[in-house]
Amino acid sequence: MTNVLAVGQYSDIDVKALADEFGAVPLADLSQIAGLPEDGRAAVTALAYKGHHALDGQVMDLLPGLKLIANFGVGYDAINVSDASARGISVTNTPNVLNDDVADLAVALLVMESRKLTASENWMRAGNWPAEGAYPLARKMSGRKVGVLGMGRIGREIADRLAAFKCEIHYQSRSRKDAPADWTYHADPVELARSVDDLVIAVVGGPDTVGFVSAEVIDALGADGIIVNIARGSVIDEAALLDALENGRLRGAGLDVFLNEPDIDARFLSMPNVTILPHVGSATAETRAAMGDLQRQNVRAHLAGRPLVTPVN
Ligand code: 8YV
Repeated sequence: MTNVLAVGQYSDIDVKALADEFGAVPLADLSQIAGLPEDGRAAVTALAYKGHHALDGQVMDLLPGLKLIANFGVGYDAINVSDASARGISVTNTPNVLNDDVADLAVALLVMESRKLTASENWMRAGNWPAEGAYPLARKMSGRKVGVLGMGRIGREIADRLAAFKCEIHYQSRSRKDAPADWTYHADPVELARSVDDLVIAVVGGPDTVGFVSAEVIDALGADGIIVNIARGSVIDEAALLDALENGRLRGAGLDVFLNEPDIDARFLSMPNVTILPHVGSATAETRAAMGDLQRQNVRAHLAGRPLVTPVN
């Protein structure tokens, strides 16, 4: 019997790598754990997790010998870390290897929404150019004042890229960072939003940041602003966001993450002032390979009794 489970929608490459090295048994989702025979569940010491459904104490208790949850992803908001710690279970994630891709995507979303790139491409593909002439004017993105909410590893990569686009950088985080002297720190998210043209959200998800971008923050940004979110859907008050977008209190949004993925609020699908992507921030072959590799390094370290590579708790 295996002592490693691979739970989630893994690529064939990852399933094979986890099976070849650890004899990991693949399960499509967490609900399948309960269906394993009791002695099989008792043998499991490591769970390689890829997904966004809640992995809490109830699930952990189905695996009484569990000692490691190795998350495929930097964000581990789906995992109840205090439940894990209370049971002596270590949690690991895959930080850093995805910073470039996620930061690239954040800037792309800001450019795409400002310049109306998806809309103008769709218009051209529909054959409108010869008959209608020039596409309506979009808005400039370079040189705007942009607020980065959350100046962690990904936030920093985003800000560095935006600085190269001649943007004036403002940021909010729990503490002032060692950042270029011309970047402006704000302790308060409303104060940040009031001071900038556009907002890029790069804070971690989880219970501490639910609704962090509130109606007040959105209104402080104002009707000319664009909000980009590459973090988690839970970080924005999504009802307030939809309301502001529908009622002209926000110019647009570039969103890679939503509440209830993949069954997102259907209003997003037909809104003209959003650029939406299906949570593809880290979805390149190179980065997903690096994430899988880092996840397996953690499982390997655990099975060999060595210190974990990227521990969370
Ligand atoms: C996902 C992500 O993990 O790393 C994160 O926090 O959101 C993504 O890279 C990805 O959906 C893996 O399934």
